[in-house]
Amino acid sequence: MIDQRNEILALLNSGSSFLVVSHENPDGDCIGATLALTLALQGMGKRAVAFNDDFVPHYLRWLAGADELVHTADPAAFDVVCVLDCGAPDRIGKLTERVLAHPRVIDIDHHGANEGFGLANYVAPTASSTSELLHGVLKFLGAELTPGIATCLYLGIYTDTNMFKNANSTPEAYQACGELVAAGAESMTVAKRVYIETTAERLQLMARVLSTLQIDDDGRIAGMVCTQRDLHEFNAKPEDLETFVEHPRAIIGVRAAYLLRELEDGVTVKGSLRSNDDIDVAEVAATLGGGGHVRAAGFRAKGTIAEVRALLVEKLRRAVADQ
Ligand SMILES: [Mn+2]
Repeated sequence: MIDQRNEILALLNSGSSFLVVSHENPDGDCIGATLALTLALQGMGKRAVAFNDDFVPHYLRWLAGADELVHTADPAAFDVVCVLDCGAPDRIGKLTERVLAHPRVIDIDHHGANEGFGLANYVAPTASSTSELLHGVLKFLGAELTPGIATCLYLGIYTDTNMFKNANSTPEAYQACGELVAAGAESMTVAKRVYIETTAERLQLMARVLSTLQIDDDGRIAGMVCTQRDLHEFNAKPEDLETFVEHPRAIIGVRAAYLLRELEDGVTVKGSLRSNDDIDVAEVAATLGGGGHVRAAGFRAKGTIAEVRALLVEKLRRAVADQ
């Protein structure tokens, strides 16, 4: 836990222009927090710009401020750079070097590996999400929580706890969501847009990916794979795979689950890992050059899907045996 909230408040109050960035391959917490902070700073009469290396996934494009998010920016042109939800600065993507060269960086995050790379850091690994931490910061700041901002923060907490199904569903997370709904967060719209609605392509892709289910280690390890051909066949995007890994994870008796996706270069595989108890999948991901949380982590590895699958299953098997 690194708590330099006072320093963060001082920077937020004294600066007049802000670049707000988060990690590539953005998820709900990342976009929710980015947009919420950008809107809150704008509401205080400051200049604030939201940046992400990648496009906003379709299920988040309806959020307030999503249309104004940019994909190119010069950090040096801003008084302060706010980095949200990044366990390490290289998660920012192409702006990493220029952000690290900036003298005034604010780092707000809930990843255990975050060592505090900013001038002012607020890193709380036990928090449900960066959005929950940001909610606390905005309250301290006295920023006005409009329904648009409240919806962004609520969505961040709701998605990072996986609809309050994950172990990070703390009393603080529920309390923050209660306050955010009271402030006008559109909780029903969030549920509908993020977890209920789907597309025909996504459902067809799911049928294909589910057919690759492989169970190992007497039912303790389960995982699925997706090739570029699968994505093309159903005209689907990588973001359509979001949450698919929860299906193998849901099997009774499974302790570690994975989803592997072939990347466009054909020689790299992206892996998402989940665990149901104390199996530390962040540790497994780290041996493959990745990282994350104890129960949710990811990595990128060179090789074919079959090669990476065999290697990963062996590593998970050892992690399960060590428990
Ligand atoms: Mn997060």
